[in-house]
Amino acid sequence: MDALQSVVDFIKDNDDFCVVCHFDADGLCAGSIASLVLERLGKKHSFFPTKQLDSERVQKIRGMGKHYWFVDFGSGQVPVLEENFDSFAICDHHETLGETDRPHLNAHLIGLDGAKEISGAGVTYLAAKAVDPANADLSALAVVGAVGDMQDASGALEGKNRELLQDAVEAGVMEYGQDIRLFGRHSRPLVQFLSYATDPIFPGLTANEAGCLAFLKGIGIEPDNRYYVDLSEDDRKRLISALVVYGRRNNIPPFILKQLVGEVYELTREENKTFVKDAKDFATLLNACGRHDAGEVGVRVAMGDRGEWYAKARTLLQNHRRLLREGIEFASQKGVEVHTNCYVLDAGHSIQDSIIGVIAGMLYGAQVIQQDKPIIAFSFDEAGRLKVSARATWSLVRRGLHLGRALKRACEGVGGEGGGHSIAAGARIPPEKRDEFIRVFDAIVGEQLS
Ligand SMILES: [Mn+2]
Repeated sequence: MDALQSVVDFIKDNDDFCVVCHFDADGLCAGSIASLVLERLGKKHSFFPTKQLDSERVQKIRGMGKHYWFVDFGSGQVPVLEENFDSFAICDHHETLGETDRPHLNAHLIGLDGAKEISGAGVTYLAAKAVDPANADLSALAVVGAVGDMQDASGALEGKNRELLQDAVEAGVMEYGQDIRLFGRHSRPLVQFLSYATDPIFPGLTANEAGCLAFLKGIGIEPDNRYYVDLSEDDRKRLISALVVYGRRNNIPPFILKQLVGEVYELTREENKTFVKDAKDFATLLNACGRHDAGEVGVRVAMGDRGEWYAKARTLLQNHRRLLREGIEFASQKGVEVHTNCYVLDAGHSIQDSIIGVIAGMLYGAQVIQQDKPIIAFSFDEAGRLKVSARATWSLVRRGLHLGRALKRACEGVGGEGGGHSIAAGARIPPEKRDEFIRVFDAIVGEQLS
């Protein structure tokens, strides 16, 4: 029997479910699609969003239902699931490990590229639609999930995702068009909209509200508490081209600036200027829930709550923004160490390891550091290891800097592991090796830039 049909039968033939989903935006969308399918069928169900499926969490989940539906993960944990659960199904888009005779719908096993053309929410949606074509309205959540997993990175959704988008348009739940692709079109006043832009980082604008205000006034746009979506067509165009010129002057490469404009996806049934109108904003809201270990909040919002749970989600997102602001304040008060070829921010336990990298990058925007050197920032992780986040500017990359390679090499001698991209990379090292690591890294950067 094919995988899709076996998942459909699993859902229709059983009762008393526990939906287990990953806790990022895609996973929470997948979890809410699954929960809504069961709710519409009148089946008894609960849900459990979690970071990973290790044995500790598996023990916690056991007993939460008779039948388990794992979404946006599970394919990589088949042996653990088989050992612990009598009855389960999986809908996932990650690479799969091991075979199972349980219902298992995986993107890669049905000829789809799970990295680019379908998300966990998308795979779960395929099952939802096969259960009942009336579930086609849930395709909007599949699009939010795909955007959350950055499957629109090329500027538009591709492959199977486009079919799901088409479903959403036909069901009347989504519209799309070309526009600027920064977080907050609908959910931030203009100045904050620009100053929270971290992808890419605009030196002098990111984390710099005064800089953003001057920039807007300089191109004849008075913010007046307006949002991006309040701007006229002309003002939008003026803002975008001014940003492109600004980016070029700061050596941000053309391929990055090109990605500033692309497809944006809006949920037609949601109100304007909310956090759930634009797919990117929606996904950001959900990610804030997961990051703060409040996956339940995310699932409730994705399932449609616009009251108490929605208010909670907004608070979580505000907390996240506050933590970023406080991190930047911490860095500007404490100051950074200036080495020959790099800056060093040692945050110790003062900044969470999950956001230290974003903050390090924002320091260029906030002009806490100059653009002449890369920065490495240290923060302790839960396990007591030292997390290293490295960030640079595009000007430095143009001169030959590659942080991923530099970190990888610097880790070799100190028993750490790391790597990444030219402009952003990460590593973990034993804490006592901090000084040695800095010395080696500094020398490598010197070589790369010479
Ligand atoms: Mn996913």
